[in-house]
Amino acid sequence: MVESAWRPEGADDPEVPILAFAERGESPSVPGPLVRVPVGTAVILGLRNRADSAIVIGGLRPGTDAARDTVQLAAGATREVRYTLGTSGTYFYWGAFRGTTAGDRLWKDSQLNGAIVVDAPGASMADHILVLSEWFLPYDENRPFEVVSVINGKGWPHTETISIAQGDSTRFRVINAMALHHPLHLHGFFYRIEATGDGHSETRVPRARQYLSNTDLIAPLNTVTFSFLSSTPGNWLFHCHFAFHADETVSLAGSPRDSTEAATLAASASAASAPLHATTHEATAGGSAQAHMMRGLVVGIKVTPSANYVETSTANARDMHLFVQKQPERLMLGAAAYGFALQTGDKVPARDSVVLPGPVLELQRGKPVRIVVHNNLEEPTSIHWHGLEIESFPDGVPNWSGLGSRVYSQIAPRDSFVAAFVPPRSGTYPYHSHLNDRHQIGAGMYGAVIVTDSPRDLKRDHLIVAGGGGPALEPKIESPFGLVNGRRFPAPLHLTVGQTHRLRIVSIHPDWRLAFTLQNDSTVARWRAVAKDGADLPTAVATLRPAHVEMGPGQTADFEFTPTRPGTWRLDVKTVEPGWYIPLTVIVDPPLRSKAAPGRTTP
Ligand SMILES: [Cu+2]
Repeated sequence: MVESAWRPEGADDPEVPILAFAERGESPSVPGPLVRVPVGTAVILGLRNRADSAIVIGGLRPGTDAARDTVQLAAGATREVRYTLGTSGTYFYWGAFRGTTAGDRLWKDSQLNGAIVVDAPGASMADHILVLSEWFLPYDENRPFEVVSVINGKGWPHTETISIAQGDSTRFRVINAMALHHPLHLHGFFYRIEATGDGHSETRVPRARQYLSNTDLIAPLNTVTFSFLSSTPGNWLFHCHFAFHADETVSLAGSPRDSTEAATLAASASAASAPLHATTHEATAGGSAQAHMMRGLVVGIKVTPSANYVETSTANARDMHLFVQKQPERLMLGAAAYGFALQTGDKVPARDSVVLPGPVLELQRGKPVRIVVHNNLEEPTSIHWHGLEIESFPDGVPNWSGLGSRVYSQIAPRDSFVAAFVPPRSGTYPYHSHLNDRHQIGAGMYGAVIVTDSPRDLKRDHLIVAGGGGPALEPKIESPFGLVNGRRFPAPLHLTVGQTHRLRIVSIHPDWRLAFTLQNDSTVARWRAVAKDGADLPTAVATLRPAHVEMGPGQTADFEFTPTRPGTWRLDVKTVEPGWYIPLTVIVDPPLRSKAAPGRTTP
């Protein structure tokens, strides 16, 4: 451990003081040196604390009792640790000021993290280790707090870009060295969680229980190992779906600490609109990544096309016209709603109308669609079709989505963009803004895409969308406003006794983890989980269970519920951390009497 200085973003961005791990003879690094060995390797680690503070190091001996696996090192002290890494998996070690733990770290000791990967014999899939960490300087009366969040020591757009060949399987080992949850979203592909752990021990998920996911929560100081098949070429992202973990909230660029000329330029560049490419929506490859204001916990993935790659044809597509608009004084405290309206027939929606949540986009599996997105805002926007396994170009990440030299750019005011694609999988998905997300999604730019094989029976197939109800009151604090089905007091759902109903739940508030519980005053109902993020669950996990689920932004889940008697339930929608609560009344009606029923008399 050494005292060091660290530049978590670009070469011109601010440098901050940290303690760092360094291998003897090498420069300090964030994260610390990787320990990667075959299972059964005996390890001798010499530790030396060259910092001015006493340090505790934890996590060096995976498999031992976590509470006892700590090494204390006074300033200047040395220690030797010998042990055998006996169980394969992904683990991590950490350092903290003595007397604290990994979860207590704020700034100077926050980057004392390193990965330990123990390989099973014959393990062969290419993998990437991603260590998430945060440097957080608390506020005092003179200044606001400062925070920067990074993956492998860098924040977007300075994170590494992962290159993969189309058709290859890739494994990500994600280490969350932060005391925060993150909804981890992979664009373009579903991933399969193979193992989860707490840094000290790991639980493997048997193959039959591995479900498909594109957004899943990683708990504080936990690890997750997943793999995915990069079936479609182009530029994709892997990022935290909390808007304020992937925007300027978690960046020091342009902060008061940043006194460079570059900071002033960057601040003005991100405030102004990026160059327009009004007719083609094709930005230049490698164009300004600052224009879309993503920062922090974002990694780019470039999938190179295989020799026989042919883009999916969208010939004979159905046209839909989706308008992005603003409705003044629609939300709490008189805030304007940002949102969507869909054209039906020739009837163009009123320019100041917004449907909350966005209109349901009912798509047919395997049928091409051309969604013409008209931007009637006075600012640029961009739409992401979250979880749909489509080509990269219409995926909606400005200056990033696309392939080769054909790169998508944001939709300028008064401009439109045609998102043409073929949805390959039936299921429930969110669609939402992917530009200035915190504000645009928070103010209403979200809705559901439902892909089906046959039309839905709306008496039995219900959609619940929980999302933003107004922008945050302070830039770095969660918005206190939420909506369920576009309302603070949502209209009741009507179900029928004896019928199996499908409840499609979309969690898309940009700031909150949400808990959904179907209950009455005495009992939590039971429902069967049937799909997650749009993908059907494997039989082994499609089980009947208490009707409670927690989801981060971007997650969806489908459940089947078969009420057995008439009555009233509530689907309680509640922020997991103290925030807001909205109950949705669920009324179970008696069975419908059929007209053909014998013995029925007409008055
Ligand atoms: Cu996050």
